[in-house]
Amino acid sequence: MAKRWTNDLTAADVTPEAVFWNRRKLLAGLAGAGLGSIASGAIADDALEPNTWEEVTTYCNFYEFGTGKTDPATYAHEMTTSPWEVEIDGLVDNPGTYGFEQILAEMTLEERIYRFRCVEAWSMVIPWQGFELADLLNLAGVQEGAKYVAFETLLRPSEMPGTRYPVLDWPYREGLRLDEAMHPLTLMATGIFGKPLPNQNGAPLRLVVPWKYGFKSIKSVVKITLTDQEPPTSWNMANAREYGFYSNVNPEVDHPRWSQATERRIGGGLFSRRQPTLMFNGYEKEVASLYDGMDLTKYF
Ligand SMILES: Nc1nc2c(c(=O)[nH]1)N[C@H]1C(S)=C(S)[C@@H](COP(=O)(O)O)O[C@H]1N2
Ligand SMILES: [Mo]
Repeated sequence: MAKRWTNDLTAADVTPEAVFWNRRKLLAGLAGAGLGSIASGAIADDALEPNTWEEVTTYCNFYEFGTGKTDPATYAHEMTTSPWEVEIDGLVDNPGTYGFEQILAEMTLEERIYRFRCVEAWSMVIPWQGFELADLLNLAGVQEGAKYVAFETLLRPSEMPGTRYPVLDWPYREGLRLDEAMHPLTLMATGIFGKPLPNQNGAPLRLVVPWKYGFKSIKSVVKITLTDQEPPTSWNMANAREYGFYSNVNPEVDHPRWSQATERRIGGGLFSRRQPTLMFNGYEKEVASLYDGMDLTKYF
């Protein structure tokens, strides 16, 4: 089992006033993660000052509710998130339908303050709560021969006005290589700022892969499939030339229509300058070895 990744910032640094949802489990998770250890993700010029609740919950991409940045905050409240079930199938020992509460009961929640970089060249810093995807996959029992993990978002047109239009091939689908999925940085988030995930951010649980462009971090997950084939993914199906399967943040590989060398930090204010984008979004030390020997311009 890989060593757990730890933050140097704690939940208390972000929202001292926050009333933590399921505080007991969260604290247990923090203790288990070994507080006070050196932050592997932090760099000198980036104090990981989190964005505000307002910014994170009103400037969103969730095309099932429309393509405008404020559409998710406007319409996603219509999505029913309880009860919620996640089907886990494919190459697993324990396939089946897992209730959200049932999953939570088995998982240890942790606080993770991550950089978040959208492929559109804006970014935020978000304090998540969640559990490592690896823990859930281990619960399901990954079988020999599994090489990839495929994910699907809920598709319920009656509650998701954006899905009445063929903007993407619904349901929204994403995928990871198994080693990426099992990496300790890869999170299934259940909350932000110590509160349950708002619907517009992907309630009740969504993937967070901090070294990849934001569209890999699929929201409101209802299905997880272990497979031996690279799974089809929504943005790659829509435009393979612009959106690769890997989509690792890489300032040296531009999007065909814009540069990826810099980014605009949301909430930076009137005088904010664009800041340089970091290789693997600043998580190079943790994840670069996953891609040893790979041509990252070919597998972009
Ligand atoms: N199901 C689904 N997941 C999604 C998206 C989406 O449209 N539908 N948008 C992606 C994109 S492009 C980004 S940048 C992030 C945005 O997450 P946030 O709104 O919580 O910041 O969600 C990703 N996950
Ligand atoms: Mo994005």
